[in-house]
Amino acid sequence: MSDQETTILGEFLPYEEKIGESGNFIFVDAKEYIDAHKKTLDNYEKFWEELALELYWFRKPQKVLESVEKPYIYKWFSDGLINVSYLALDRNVKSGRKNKIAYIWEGEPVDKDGNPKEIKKLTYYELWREVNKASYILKSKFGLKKGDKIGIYLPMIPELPIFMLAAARLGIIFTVVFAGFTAENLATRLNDIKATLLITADGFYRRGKIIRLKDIADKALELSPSVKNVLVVRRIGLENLNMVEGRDYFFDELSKGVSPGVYVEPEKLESNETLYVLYTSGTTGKPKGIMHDHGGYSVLLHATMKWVFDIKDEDIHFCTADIGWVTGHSYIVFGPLIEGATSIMYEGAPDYPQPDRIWSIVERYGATILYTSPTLVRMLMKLGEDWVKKHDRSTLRIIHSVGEPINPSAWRWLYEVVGEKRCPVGSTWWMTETGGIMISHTPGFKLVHLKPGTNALPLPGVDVDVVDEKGNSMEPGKKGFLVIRRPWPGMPSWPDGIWGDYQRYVQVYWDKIKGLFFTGDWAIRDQDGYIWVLGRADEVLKVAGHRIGTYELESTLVSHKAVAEAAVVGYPDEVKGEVPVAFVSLKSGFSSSAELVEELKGWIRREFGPIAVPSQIFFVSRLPKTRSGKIMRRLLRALLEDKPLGDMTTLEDEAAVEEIKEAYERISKEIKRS
Ligand code: 6R9
Repeated sequence: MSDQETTILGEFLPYEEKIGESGNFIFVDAKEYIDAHKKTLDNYEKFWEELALELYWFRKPQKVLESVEKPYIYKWFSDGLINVSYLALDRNVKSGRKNKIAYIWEGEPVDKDGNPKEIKKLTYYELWREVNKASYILKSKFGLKKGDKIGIYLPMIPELPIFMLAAARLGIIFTVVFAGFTAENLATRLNDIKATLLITADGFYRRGKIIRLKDIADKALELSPSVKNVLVVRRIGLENLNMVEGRDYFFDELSKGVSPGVYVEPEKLESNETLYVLYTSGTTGKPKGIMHDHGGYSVLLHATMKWVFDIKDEDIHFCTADIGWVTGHSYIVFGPLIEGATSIMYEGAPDYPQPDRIWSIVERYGATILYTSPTLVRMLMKLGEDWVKKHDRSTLRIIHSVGEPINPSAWRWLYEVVGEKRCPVGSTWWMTETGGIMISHTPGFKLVHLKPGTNALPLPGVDVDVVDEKGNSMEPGKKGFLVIRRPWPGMPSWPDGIWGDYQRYVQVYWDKIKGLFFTGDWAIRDQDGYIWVLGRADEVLKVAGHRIGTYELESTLVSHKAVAEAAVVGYPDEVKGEVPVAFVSLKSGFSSSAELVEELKGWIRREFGPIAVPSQIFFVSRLPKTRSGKIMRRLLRALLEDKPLGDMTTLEDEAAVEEIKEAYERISKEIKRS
């Protein structure tokens, strides 16, 4: 983040000549935006109600925002009846988009000329048919109905959105688990939600290899007693799968008996009924199952697709995320489909078979909107401009990034090299909990002038602030906590916010600064009202844009037989933003060695997943702790960054100065030795 800090609060740069020239976007001053934004907050409920009524409801809501007996749980549009699968499919099929392409999908393998061997284009009608078939199988073969829970562990193939929509159609609550996660991660999530069905695939391609997904799922199933059946999509046609008789079924085989014209009536759901639960890392304990509903969530996605992406019928929307993360849920599946847009999905990795995978996709399908991440940009930047310039990008008109702060040099690369100075480039801030974008440039509403690295201003109807620990607004230029002052549609939903753990929902988000939604991020508001999110203020890492709780990683390390205690901190990394570094103390009978470092790295890779493997592991005799037993991570961070202890002493008020000094010196010697 270093070059962000140097330009932070920086001046506007003469970046928008060409964007203005092209005549597509009209820039406004921040003052004008702020005035318009204020008006949306004055008539706050009315404002969201009008947006909600732009969607199709089986029964229109009369109520907008309702409190329930549980503090901080809100119901949006509670008496409305809706179904997001209907909005995404039936509405489009009925309103002239029947033959419009919903998804363009390409697989990873290429032919001898480097072109993808498999490309599928699904129209809205075809997607609707597929979803009806999948719903029919969920309903009649597995007897699933509204309120039942299932797990979806699928790679980036069309069946992933198909099953999400099929479940939504019936009011079945689903949780998608990223296909790069390990069996343990999968089992934790299946057990928490008590899924009765798991949908998975035989395997998929990634970087030229075949990943045998069903084998991994099988390991998870040994630990997940609630799962009674497994539905397997044949992506590769792998042999030697362990198909358990009476438990496991192939989707294609079950499909054979289903009439191609089968229609499954979508459930007319109350707005607040749960659509999905998505697990995300927190500071302590197991991952939190964030709940999103049908009604409020759809309204936020509809609004953000319009304002942030300025979505039009002729657009080709390309979000490079994996659907396993919230970005993919909202901006590959539900957001674009609600708007009847065409969107791109691809299997594999962004730099395989060549570093131009992304740009070749942009060119091949004429993508107009690119939504990507700073990590991906930094990785591709290093490989040189030629890979980009080889491909026509003249169709692109809007570029945004998400997942972590974007440093100005990555921003400039997107703006100058990728977008050829024609496209507004923004950094959209939001999180799994918010359901959709909260702070962003808004080319489809009023576009404020660009500044490289900023998140810009809060969206209409969204009330965010930067405050001190008491909830008082900070002056411009002063760092504070990013909070959301009022409820918003798409927020963690009724009845518990966090699946099965309302108490934790209140503690984590509402008790830190009483009555305000605590995001866990540091931010600064500059003199023009622009917000700059700086990074996490808690013990959550963002490694290549993926959220990882230090606590989860520490638990994985401690589950290894040699490890007594472990502490994980983030260390800045040029490409990934930050990487985990671990400090480990060993049980007696074990001694530090290069082999043990490798073994522990392999342990994390297997037990947690490759994204979390620490870049370094240091062995220490004891971890530095406060008297109440909290690990002094700031001390560890200072050590890693070779910063003097000086200002550290005031930070850890619970520990005695002498103890901190002693620990600092001891550990600095120990890490130099190892
Ligand atoms: C969508 C997503 C949420 C955390 C969030 C913040 C960081 C996301 C950002 C950003 C700066 C941006 N974050 N977008 N920081 N600028 N444009 O990433 O959700 O995985 O839940 O992570 O990501 O720290 O609190 P999630």
